[in-house]
Formats: sequence, C-alpha cells, structure tokens
Amino acid sequence: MSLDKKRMLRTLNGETLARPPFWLMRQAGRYLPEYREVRKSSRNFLEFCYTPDLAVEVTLQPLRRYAMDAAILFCDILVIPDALGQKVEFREGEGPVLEPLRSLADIKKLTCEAMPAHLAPVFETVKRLSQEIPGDTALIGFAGAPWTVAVYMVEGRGGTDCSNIRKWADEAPEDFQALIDLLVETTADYLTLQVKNGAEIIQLFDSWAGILDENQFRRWSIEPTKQIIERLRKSCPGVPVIGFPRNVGKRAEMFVTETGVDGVSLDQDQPLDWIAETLQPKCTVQGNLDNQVLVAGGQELDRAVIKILQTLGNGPFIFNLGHGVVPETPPEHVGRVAELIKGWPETAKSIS
Ligand code: 1CP
Repeated sequence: MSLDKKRMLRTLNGETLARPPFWLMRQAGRYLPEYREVRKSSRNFLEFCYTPDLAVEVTLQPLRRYAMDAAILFCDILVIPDALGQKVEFREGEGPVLEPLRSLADIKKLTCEAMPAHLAPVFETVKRLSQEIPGDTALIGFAGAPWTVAVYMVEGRGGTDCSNIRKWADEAPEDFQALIDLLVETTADYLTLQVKNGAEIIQLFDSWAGILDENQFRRWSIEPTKQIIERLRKSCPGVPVIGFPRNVGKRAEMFVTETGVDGVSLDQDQPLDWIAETLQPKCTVQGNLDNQVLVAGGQELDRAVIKILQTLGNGPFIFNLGHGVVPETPPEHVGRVAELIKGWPETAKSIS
C-alpha cells in the first residue's frame, strides 16, 4: 500500500481527514488479558522488551482487537540508561529502579558506544513489525526526551518530588548539561536506527516537562528536543516527529514553535478550544481524552469522545489519550472508543 494511504502519515503531513486516525498511548499493556498472559513468560521486564518474539506479539495485540491506525513499538524509555551502562531494574508492583547518578564522575562512566549492539533486539522487533502490521497501519518508534529520561537516571525512580535533579540542574548546570548532551546524541542515534529498520513516525515522550519553569523548560526540554529533531531530519529526512510535553499548559505553544515538531501530543488539562485556536494552525495535534474517563465508560465517555472529535476534527488531528491507558481500564471501553471514531462523523448523530 502506498504510504499516502496511511491516515497517520496524511494527518502528520497537515491533511484534515473526515475520519481522523487514532491510537492510544500504552495501547499494549496490562489492561489486556492476552498481554498479561504473554508477560508471564518473562520475569524480567527489560528481557521482555529485548525478546523480539514477545515484543512483536504484544505490539500486535491491541491492533487485532481494535485496528488502531498506528502500532507503537513495544519497548520502554529506560532502555537508553540500560544501554549506556546504568543499572536499571523493573520491580514488580514498584516500577523502575535505577542506581542514581549523583555527580559528573557518574555521568562520565556512561558510554554510548555499546548502544547499537545492546539494543539490536529492539531494532529487530521494529523490522519484524514493519513487515507484519497491516498495510494501512503506521509504525511509531519512540524514545523518552532527554529531560524525562534524566529524571529517572538522577532520581533513581518515578513518583519522586524530583528534588535531586532540580538541585543539580540549578546548581551545576554545566555538569548536568553533560548528561543532557549524552542523551541527545544517544537518543538521536537510537531513533535513527529505529527509522532505518522501519519506524515511520517518531514520538518523543517528555512526561516530566511540567515541573520546569519557563527558562528551564527552554533549556532542558525544548533545546534538546530541537537538537534531536535536527539530527533526525539529517539522517532520516521526512520522518514526522510528535512531541509530548506533558503538563506544560500554555507553554505547549512555545514548544511547538521552537522545536519544529510535526505534531504535538496534549494532556487532558489542555482546553480543547485553545488547542483548536492556537496550536492546530501551527501543527497536527494529538490527544487528549482523560484516561480516567476511559476507565469510567458509559455516556460520559461517549460525550467526551464526541466533544474532542467535534472540536479538533476540523483540522489535522490524531485521536489519543492525555496520558497512557491504565491497567484498570475495561477493554470494552477501548472498543467503544474505536467504534465511535471509526463511525465518525455518523456516530455524532446517535449521541445526545
Ligand atoms: O508489564 C508491566 O508491568 C510493565 C508496565 C510497563 C509497560 C507496559 C512499563 C514499565 N513500560 C511499558 C511499556 C511502555 N512504556 C511503552 C510501550 C508502548 C505502548 O505505548 O503501548 C511506552 C511508550 C512506554 C513509555 C514510558 N515508560 C514513559 C513515557 C510515557 C508515560 O507513560 O509518561 C515512561 C515515563 C516510562 C517509564 C515507566 N516504565 C514502566 C513504568 C511503570 C513506568 C512509569 C514509572 C513512573 O511511575 O514514573
């Protein structure tokens, strides 16, 4: 199938489609019984990500049920610290745990040379997926943005107040810059290899961008993102990039203007009218259903989906969540969302 038949690529090229494309962040994962079943076969989550047979299988699972317009490579943002030589572990019920970086000497121990070999199984997964996904489905590759990956590398885990990284970035910005520069270089090379193996779109997750003030946001989120995009445009011309600066409110506008992203993914706190008026004339927008509304289901879900489609469907738009699918989501609620979008715009008439 020619690439221009893929809804995702058309939309990211600025086209407005009568029926917008959709996919969901974390569309593969624990809310699906078939994921939990496959997940059992590997106790170690990183090993799971590095086993192409398993990673391909769980990437395809949500497509079989809901035929999304995109598949997202099954992997994690923390394979980069792992490839750089930092100790990374995923503990059951606790999430990721890393041996935290605390000094320039810790940063200097990391090396990017081993990345291509260390992550070879991920590239193999991408290659197989590009051959196996349906012809009208686009393959999304991804990485964490340097700031967000650095949060885990310095704090050692998620869900902290980020006091260590804030202190470091404020008090010794030149040292901290060395970590960001290493991540820019490694991430650009990593994404280049994903594209060379068949990824057609790249998404950069900056899940922790929202804790930065304006100057910090420019330096630690926008600037590294811009550099990765510039490198990628040189190595892989034409590959669209979606940025996800989560919880940044109105600063999403400067993110769009200054980074050069083709698309911006928006969290559920971003007002729909503001997105349509301010961001959509500048780039393709993606979002932003509340993942808790997806858990709740019923009329509230129907109304929320229709409202998003009505407000953002008149310009280049990709339907998605404001953040990832959570494990307690009933799979049939995802089915309902798929049904509403695929039937659009006729479905609007059946909802009061
Ligand atoms: O099976 C399990 O129990 C592991 C749960 C899990 C899954 C399914 C983790 C651990 N990672 C993933 C896959 C994953 N992670 C994908 C796969 C593709 C898809 O979307 O279907 C993607 C894109 C990610 C990206 C990711 N990992 C982000 C950025 C997006 C976001 O959610 O903000 C982040 C912050 C991570 C770190 C991470 N990995 C896993 C967990 C539980 C976490 C979050 C830790 C925290 O609470 O801070």
